[in-house]
Amino acid sequence: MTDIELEKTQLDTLIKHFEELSLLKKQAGETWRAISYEKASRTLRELTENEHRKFNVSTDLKGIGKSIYQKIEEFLQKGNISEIKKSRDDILLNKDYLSIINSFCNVWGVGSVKAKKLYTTGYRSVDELQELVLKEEKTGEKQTFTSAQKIGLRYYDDFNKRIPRAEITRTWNRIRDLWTLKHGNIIARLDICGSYRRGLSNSGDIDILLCYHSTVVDSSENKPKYRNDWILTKLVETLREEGIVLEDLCLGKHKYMGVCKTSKHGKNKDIGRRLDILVIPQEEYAFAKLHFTGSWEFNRCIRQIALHQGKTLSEHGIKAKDTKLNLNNNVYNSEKDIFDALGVSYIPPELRNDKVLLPYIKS
Ligand code: DCT
Ligand code: MG
Repeated sequence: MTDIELEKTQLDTLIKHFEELSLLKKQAGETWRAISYEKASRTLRELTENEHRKFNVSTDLKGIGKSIYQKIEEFLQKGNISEIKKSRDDILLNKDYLSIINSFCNVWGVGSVKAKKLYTTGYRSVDELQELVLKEEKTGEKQTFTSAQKIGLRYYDDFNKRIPRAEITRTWNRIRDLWTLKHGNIIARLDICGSYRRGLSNSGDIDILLCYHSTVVDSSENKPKYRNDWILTKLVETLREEGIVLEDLCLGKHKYMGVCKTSKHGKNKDIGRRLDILVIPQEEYAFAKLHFTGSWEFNRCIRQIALHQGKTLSEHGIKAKDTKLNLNNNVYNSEKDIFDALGVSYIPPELRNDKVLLPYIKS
């Protein structure tokens, strides 16, 4: 391939073009292409430093392969490099793709695999998914979504609305009064955790932690009288009878997820709110409260601190990492006991954000 002779202004423009191409390829995740465009722009910049009038470019130069050479030719013939426009368009398309996948993943119960499948099938908005549910229900066709996902779609807008703090306080009081009236002898504590306990003025959902007296023994069977799943079922039953629980999303052994109504009157009375209930025995109280209060980032950090000390921390307790032996030993009665055991000064819920534990992790 013959040498290409370039003017200084042409060379400067080409350097900028290759820099932009490198950036675009980096954004698109095409690392090797990004590196090769970066090399080409570096080589051209070095040329401008060493020569002053005439610039000869050939494939003999480091970083100028056949493909880069052809782009320089294209630039000289047409005044631009078509790959730049193509890469810009790809990035824009990718942006759309990501925002659609994100909105699908925002539907309760829809994960990234399902979201991608829906996209590949041709769906581009949550509205289209909501219409699909209606159509399938009308025609009796095979259902694309599980019943929980359908609830997620039905309450899509509601679930994306934050819940004012006062509404959560009111719901908490109602639930506590109801449950105390019916099964007051069972519960030891009924707390609100999550962002509410961290002092936020509004929350994405209502996180209730119910702690029960696990030491009460059923004399006829000589085993604990109350079990998580029994309590959960009873509590949800009561809340449904009272018109607080509207829909069930998922009922596990320790955790319930559903939709509730927090207001009887006012402008928010028809909004369905996400409700999570975690039921745990007394001996796990401190661990569950710490976990369920979060934040998510705080939990990640405190678990990392425990790991550095050879322990694994979870919502159920603390164990030795190697022997898996339970280290609870009935001495963890409050969150402060856990902080003390890890050598971390107590951090009140309002300060449990992502950054607060970093000094302990670095040291
Ligand atoms: N949690 C966690 N890991 C997860 C999910 C939750 O450690 N994968 C913990 C941290 C917060 C707590 O459970 C409650 O979870 P969310 O309700 O999802 O979070 P939040 O902080 O209460 O935020 P939001 O206001 O959005 O509900
Ligand atoms: Mg929450």
